[in-house]
Amino acid sequence: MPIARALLSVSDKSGLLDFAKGLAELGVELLSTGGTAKHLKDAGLKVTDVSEYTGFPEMFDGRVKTLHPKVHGGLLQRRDNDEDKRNASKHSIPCIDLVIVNLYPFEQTVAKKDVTLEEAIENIDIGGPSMLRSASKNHRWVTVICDPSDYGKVLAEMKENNGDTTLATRERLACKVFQRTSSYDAAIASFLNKEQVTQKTFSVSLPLHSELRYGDNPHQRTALYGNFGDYFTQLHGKDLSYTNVLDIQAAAGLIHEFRRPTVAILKHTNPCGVGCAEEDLREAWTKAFETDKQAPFGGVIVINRSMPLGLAKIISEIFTDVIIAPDFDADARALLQKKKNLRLIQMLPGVTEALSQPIIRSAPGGLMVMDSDPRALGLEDLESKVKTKRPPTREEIEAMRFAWRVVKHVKSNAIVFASHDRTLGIGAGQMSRVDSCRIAVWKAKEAGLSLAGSVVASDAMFPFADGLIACAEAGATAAIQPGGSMRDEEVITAADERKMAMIFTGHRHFLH
Ligand code: 93A
Repeated sequence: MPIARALLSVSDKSGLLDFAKGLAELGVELLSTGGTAKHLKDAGLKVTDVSEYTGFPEMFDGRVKTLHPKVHGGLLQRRDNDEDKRNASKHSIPCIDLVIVNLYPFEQTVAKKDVTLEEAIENIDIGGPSMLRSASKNHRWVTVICDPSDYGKVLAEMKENNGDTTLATRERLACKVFQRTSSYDAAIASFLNKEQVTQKTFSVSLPLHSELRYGDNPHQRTALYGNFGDYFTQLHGKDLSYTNVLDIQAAAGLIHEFRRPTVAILKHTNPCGVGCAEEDLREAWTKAFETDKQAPFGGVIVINRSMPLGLAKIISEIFTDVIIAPDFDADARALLQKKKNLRLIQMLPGVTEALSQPIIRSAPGGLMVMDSDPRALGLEDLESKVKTKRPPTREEIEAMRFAWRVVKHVKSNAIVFASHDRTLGIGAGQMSRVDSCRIAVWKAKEAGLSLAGSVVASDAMFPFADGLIACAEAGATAAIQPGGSMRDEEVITAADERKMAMIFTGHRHFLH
């Protein structure tokens, strides 16, 4: 049956006129709410006001416009049910075959800086989602559009299909509605719950961003949901995989610790090397790369300046999976794009917002939500946090700041040897801290780097003196760690005996 009657009620009026004209040409009767009706009438279209149709004016400042049995009965009646037909005729409720609704802009309203609670509340759409839901429930007969990008497709289909849509289209559109209304409700719930990390129930509905190439392994299917595209743009290369996304997140978090021109190389979310320079990113690269020349094979490189040609030339010599930068100079991009498989990712300015969003992880039967840990803590007033007899030198303080910022981004147990602008040895993810120390020392040796006069950072307290002693014996003269072990005194004594300087930050940065 061709579509005979449509109800249009939209806040976002883009594309509406052409669509409504198309419907009118197909002989569809148009019903509409106040603002939408005016918009259509001004363009010369014949429209019936919903208030005229229901016999009720819009009331309570528009809070009640379409909440009426003549609207919902028109949408919900079953076309093949005799009892429904009798009732509809008894109460004069004709069928409505097509609904075009988009909602009050709640998300945009609450994204505004100084939004008031009252303004937010008035932007909670009640009538719109109700119509969308009624129409979707009855999609066997009713077509429903909640997204202006569907106008053209639906009109084209109606033209080809004797004024009707296909059931497959109606199903697809109904499904889209429930995704939209659930994300709309989730946005309302999250706004009203803003101050709380815990909620009685956790509900979230995020749009599909993309299917990913694969998961940890090729046999694991993966998809990415949400607004990844607001923070990162892929400029080139193969589709992203699950591990690429994890690495991109880890890389962005690490590079945001640094203001100086910085290069970090990561593998499996752990840094293999980090280097800073005063000006030249190539110098920063050399320092990062010298930490470990083997592990970066197939790794991820992140920088905090636009990618210059000089660095791109050097990087293109090694096999890299992903390069992340706030921008790429045109010549550098052209060079790197010659590599078919290399993924180039632009990190957009708003990414700090993404890094401070809560962390969500799956748990058996559900999920866990945790505050983010976006910045290295405890670095203010380090001179007052010295625990050893010998205070650190200025150079040691600078090196400790650097090492602490890096160690925060290494999987626990984490140990980082560093000078003020580069990593020298990294030990990641060991079950015992002393093993992480040993690995970091061994890696530095493998790389031909001296640890004499270096500082060492530990993401959590040294539970025993053995780890600290291993670091001292390797050449570290200063240590930065949270403190808080039952054996802190033993650890401090071991440091004093070796003339080390040690700082307790008072903050732990486990990373699991
Ligand atoms: O305030 S409402 O929740 N009450 C309603 O009955 C109602 N019906 C439609 N909001 C309602 N709408 C919404 O009005 C639609 O979802 C749409 O966003 C907007 C269109 O209003 P107008 O046509 O006056 O611009």
